[in-house]
Amino acid sequence: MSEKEQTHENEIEESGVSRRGFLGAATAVGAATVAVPMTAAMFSEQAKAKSKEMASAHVGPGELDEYYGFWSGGQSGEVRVLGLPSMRELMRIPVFNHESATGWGQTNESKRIMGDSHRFFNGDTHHPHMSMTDGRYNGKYVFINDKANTRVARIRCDVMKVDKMITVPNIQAVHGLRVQKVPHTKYVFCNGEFEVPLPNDGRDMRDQTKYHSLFNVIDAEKMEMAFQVRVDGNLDNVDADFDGRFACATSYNTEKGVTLPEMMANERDHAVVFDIPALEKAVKNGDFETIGDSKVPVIDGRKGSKYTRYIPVPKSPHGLNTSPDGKYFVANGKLSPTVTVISIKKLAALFSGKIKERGVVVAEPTLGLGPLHTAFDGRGNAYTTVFIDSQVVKWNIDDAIKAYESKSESTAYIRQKLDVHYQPGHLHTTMGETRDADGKYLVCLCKFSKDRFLPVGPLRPENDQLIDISGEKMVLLHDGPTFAEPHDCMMVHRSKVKPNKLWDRKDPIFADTVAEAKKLGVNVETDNKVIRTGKNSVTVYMTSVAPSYGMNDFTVKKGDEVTVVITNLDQIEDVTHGFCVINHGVSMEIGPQQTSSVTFKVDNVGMYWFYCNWFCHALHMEMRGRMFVEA
Ligand code: CUK
Ligand code: CUA
Repeated sequence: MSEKEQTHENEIEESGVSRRGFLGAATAVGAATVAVPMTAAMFSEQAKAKSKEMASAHVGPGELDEYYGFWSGGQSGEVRVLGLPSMRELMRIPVFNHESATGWGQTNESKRIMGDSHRFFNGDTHHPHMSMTDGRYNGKYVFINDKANTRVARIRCDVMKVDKMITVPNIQAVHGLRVQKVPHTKYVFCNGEFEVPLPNDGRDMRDQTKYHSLFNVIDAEKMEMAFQVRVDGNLDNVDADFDGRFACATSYNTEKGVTLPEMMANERDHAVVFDIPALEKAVKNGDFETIGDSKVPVIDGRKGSKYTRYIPVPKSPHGLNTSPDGKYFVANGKLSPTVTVISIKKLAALFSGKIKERGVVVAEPTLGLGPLHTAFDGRGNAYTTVFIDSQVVKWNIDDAIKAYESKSESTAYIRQKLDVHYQPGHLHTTMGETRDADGKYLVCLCKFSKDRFLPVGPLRPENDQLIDISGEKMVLLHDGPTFAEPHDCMMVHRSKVKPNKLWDRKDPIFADTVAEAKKLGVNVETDNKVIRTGKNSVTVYMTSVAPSYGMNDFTVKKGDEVTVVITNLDQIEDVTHGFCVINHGVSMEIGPQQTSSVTFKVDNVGMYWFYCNWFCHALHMEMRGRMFVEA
């Protein structure tokens, strides 16, 4: 299809959209499965014509990417690091999952970080977002939610490992997560999606009218709860302003339903605005309750509260995105073909009572069926995914505002509709959630890949599509298969991220392990020792330098709980060792200058090899030793 034909088709699509109006329950559910608008063959014709742009995004062997991408790994529970524009996967960071290669979830260091919840093997990550200073990425942390077990974790970007994790109390399912942008990321904001009885002690568990959701504010440095806010309805996605005052969250279940038809009954739901400094004052003044055993202050932010405002928006809104100029919150309609543009400047007047709720709405452009998320290029344009139409819609914010002011029916604010493959959820632009939005690339995370890759059985990968947005027209550059749903991602210029090449011997992640050794009179950097710490417990301290461990063998007793602590003395970039005990389910990574430890039971008398399972040297195969288990 030529570009002209494509544009024509888009015009037809645009004119059709306003007539369709709001979706009924049946249409919304059924339409998600309709045939896709463009075949792979049609696309490949279009792709050939775009080879020039594709060449500009090519990253050759040995060349480095311009951006880091942090991808959620969905049901895998992990986070992935990609390079852009190549879309090469650079690293996987285990977070809420247990991981075979690194021993995450099994090592004592990771167990300490995961806390009680290390007994769970699953996670469901959605929203990775980097800490900021003055509305710009500062390269320090990436925060990520776990919808499955109601947790939030923090990744330290200097080592690309999780260093803190908390379970959020009083709620179920942490969903939307974004950080405070200004003056800096003092707080992480996240939403309790599923409503629960408060307290959840069996009392009101079958009375859905007593269920509530909470908005959650986490101290980003301490990774402890700062406070929570009780709301009406539930909460879905969230974002913060560039002034340090407001956060705004979508709410799709104002009905407080527990079944699909109940949750979709209302034509309008809400975008809920939180006044953060006012909520901080409420905590200071003691204007809060606590729930059950939890000591976290819970402030009442239900309708009529002075700390919140409920802006009616159509219908079951999903994504909530702040424009990088700091002027607007955009709530994405999901079951309405519109997105709602909220003026952040007008929110102060709404809180002081000078204007009404809908008075802060400055535009409500009609974009297509199933708007889910919006991203920005920093040049006044917004890009919205429309799930059911399988498209990314580029639209101009100022033009949409003018159309709304003049009550014009024209959809001339739409600049382009690009077919994507297929059914997109999140999309993200390079640096697009910061003041540094540079409008270069957009990544569209498609939920289905269908015919885009070789078939691999009933379960298919998803399709992360790279789109050039630097010019007038969006151009599709690359299809990237990913396994397990990357709901969301963020892309940061490489100049902002400065990872370490070696571990720092003083790193807090293993400081407790080193301190415990010291108490036993052991220097982990020099000593190779077996220390009996109890009747049935023994700790083995050893060093490693490629290609050998500091100990050829060690002896323990049947029934012992054995802790092996290894310090990797190699100071060479990229020389990571492993420690794996045959037939004991034990494996871990020990990076250069890192100390790692693992504890396991030995129940069978005999000789067991342990070996290095990370290739480190020409004599890597020989890097092994024996564990003797005596009766
Ligand atoms: S959500 Cu998955 S497509 Cu969890 Cu941000 Cu919208
Ligand atoms: Cu050490 Cu392989």
